[in-house]
Amino acid sequence: MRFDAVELRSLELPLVRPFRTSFGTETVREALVVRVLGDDGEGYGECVAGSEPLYSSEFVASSWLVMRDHLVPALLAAGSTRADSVKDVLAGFSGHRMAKAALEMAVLDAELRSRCESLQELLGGTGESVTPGVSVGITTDVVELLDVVGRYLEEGYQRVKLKIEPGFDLEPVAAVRQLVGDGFMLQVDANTAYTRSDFDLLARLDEFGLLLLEQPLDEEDILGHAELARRLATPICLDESVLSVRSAATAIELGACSVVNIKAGRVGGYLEARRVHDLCRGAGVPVWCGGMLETGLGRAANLALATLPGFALPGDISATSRYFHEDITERFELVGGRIGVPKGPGLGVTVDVGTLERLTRRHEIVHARQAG
Ligand code: SMG
Ligand code: MG
Repeated sequence: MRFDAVELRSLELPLVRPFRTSFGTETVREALVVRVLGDDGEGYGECVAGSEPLYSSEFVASSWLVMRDHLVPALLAAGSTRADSVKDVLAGFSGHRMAKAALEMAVLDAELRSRCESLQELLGGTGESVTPGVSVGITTDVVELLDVVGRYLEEGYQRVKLKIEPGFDLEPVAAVRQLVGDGFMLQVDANTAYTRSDFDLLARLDEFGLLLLEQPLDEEDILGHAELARRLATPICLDESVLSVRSAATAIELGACSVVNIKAGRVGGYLEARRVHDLCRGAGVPVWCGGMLETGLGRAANLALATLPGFALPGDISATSRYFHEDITERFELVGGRIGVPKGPGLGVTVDVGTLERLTRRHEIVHARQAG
């Protein structure tokens, strides 16, 4: 398809409750939504960067700038472009994977809609629904944590991930393990909050029978993770460290992880996410789908991705009600303890243009330069 213009929007979606991680607290999701306008239809994508450069170096304003001034002009100048060539078109620009992923996602949506194919079909996933998981933020105390987790259990979540940080680890994890019982799928995520001097403390997590310990150390400390993996019975899972098929292969080969969290935005798109999946599957490493507090656009795409065969563990894919009072697409609900996968063309969801307009705080359209 040939693209004439790309629309950028940043929206504000208030979260139903603040989400605190080891790197900060979010109360509003600032979502960056892109729409590509092509000669054969339009498509939507979502950039998962946060408001501030805390989880990653990318953030909404940087993604906006690099898309507007560099990535979008290159895409519009490329002439007829297929989704599977977007990566090559943008390859000259270093980094900015989340911004690149958003554009590739929008091109994928447009292309798939024009040929009436779903993202799930394109990726090679199967099945009608996935097991949801929920990521629970750091709370002021253990009493509040047990209350929050208890409510998610009542809603039907079958896997819980607890955010941890130094000072909020062994005690809350012990309390939640007691609440959910042995055998319940429980895991923790440190978002790089620990260092190599914490190995003795982290080894004590072994007694709680966790599914995995996600990203305890700095994203560049692959050897540190490998050393920790040798010390712990709990499987180490990497998130922030895995930026591509290549970094996934390195981490696996060095023994830094035995599970991988796949986020399409972090690795530069859903097509690279599939390649990471394929690599892990070949290496016998289970994967699961991470979440970035996405709107219904990203959630729809994540659901499709999570139906690939290597996604052996439930992901951070929860019902819309866990995140937002209102969303820009149809809502996702837990039905019989599962979440349905969109089956329609493209991402399989429809943007409510009125809501999109109302939640928009910033808006800009980049047009193709006229020839001559
Ligand atoms: O989308 O359910 C979700 C959030 C899942 O915990 C989650 N994501 O490190 O895995 C992670 C975090 C990153 C985002 S924190 C704003
Ligand atoms: Mg994580």
